[in-house]
Amino acid sequence: QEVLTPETVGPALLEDVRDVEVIDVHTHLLPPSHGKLMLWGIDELLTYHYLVSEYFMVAPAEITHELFFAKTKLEQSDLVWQGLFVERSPISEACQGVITTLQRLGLERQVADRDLRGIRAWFAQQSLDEHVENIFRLAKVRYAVMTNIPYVEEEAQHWQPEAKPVTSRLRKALRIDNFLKGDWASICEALKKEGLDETMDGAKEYLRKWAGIYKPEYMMASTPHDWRYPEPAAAASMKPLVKAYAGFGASELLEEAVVPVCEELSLPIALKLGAWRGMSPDLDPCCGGDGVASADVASLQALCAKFPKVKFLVTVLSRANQHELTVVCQKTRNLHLYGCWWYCNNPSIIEELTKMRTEMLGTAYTAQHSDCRVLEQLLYKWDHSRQIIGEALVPYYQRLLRKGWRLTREELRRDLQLLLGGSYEAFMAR
Ligand code: REL
Ligand code: ZN
Repeated sequence: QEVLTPETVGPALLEDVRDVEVIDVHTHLLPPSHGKLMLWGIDELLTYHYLVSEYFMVAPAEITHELFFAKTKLEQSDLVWQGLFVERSPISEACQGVITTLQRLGLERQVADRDLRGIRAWFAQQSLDEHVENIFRLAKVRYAVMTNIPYVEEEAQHWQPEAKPVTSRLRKALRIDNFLKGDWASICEALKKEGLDETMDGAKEYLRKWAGIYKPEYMMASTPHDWRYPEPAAAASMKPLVKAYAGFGASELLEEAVVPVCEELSLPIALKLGAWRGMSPDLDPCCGGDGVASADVASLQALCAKFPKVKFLVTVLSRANQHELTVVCQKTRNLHLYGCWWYCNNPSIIEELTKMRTEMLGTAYTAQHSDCRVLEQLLYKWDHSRQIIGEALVPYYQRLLRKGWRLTREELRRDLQLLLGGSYEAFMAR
């Protein structure tokens, strides 16, 4: 039994946080059986929307958005490499991510020589199924949860008529943004395609059907930036005034379709609050057009209070919402906080959030998720986060041990496991 001291706990923690097997509770990864929808390799890494957005800040004026997006993936990736890695040093988080990833794959020589061709050649040699397993093993990710969108035709076809087995490294999530958005027209389109009634019962049947196909971990939605629950009375009372209005609003769809089906199937609802969709439409072709807005955390609190039998998972995009959200999480038994999302997934903010959350929640939250879109990003997103989360936690343990608390190495590992997947599983199982 190794008992830790204020002097030994730091190095032990930094070592263990690198070793612990994590659960990645939200990604956009897909299995190899999804063909070209499964993103991997250097050209996908370089055209990740975070990098394309950055590239446009330095791109020559003649490279318009139209021109760029009309190019092939290879040409786009050449431009990003040139603009962000050759003409200047790649110091931003997304750029550093590419370098960490390549270093972890043993491509230091090619990186030092700025040898993009050599990097491409390495990726071309990989056999995909082995490569997937290799990345999960190197990243020490036990499993990752995908984002499975039933109303995106080219995705849905891969599950029809039923789900094919995929690697045990990937679990499913039923994505339902159009329900939380109250986008009845797009829901109707989906219902029509499935031969279901364009009614609330049809909508429920649709959710049941896809939950049956995916057997998901949870249903998930990212809410519109101005999402309110309950919907303001003004919005609801407008409906009869809109001529021939025959649809349902966001709150109705939530209360009468999503929640009842989740209760029936014991499925949690994972929410992502605060993305301002399409803020910069020029960047939408690469998924990079979204901004951030401060969300209404009180709406989340109201929703959790109204449906105590449903479990909710939540993350918010705005740094400004984080403190308020942490308090709500501490008071709400059916709510679990996960990860530092997107614009908050930067070292300085991860550090700050980990400290604040630890101070208020102890180990009862999930410190990170990767949100990876490209397979190999698992390497950098987890490497970076492990390091920062580890460093953020050290002072708390040192302080505790200075007070005479006896801590074994095993107990330390237990805590890290809780923060990086264990608390999520415990919440889900409760
Ligand atoms: O799941 C989401 O809604 C977001 O994470 C995505 O929309 C976003 O594009 C993602 O790539 C951010 O990291
Ligand atoms: Zn996401």
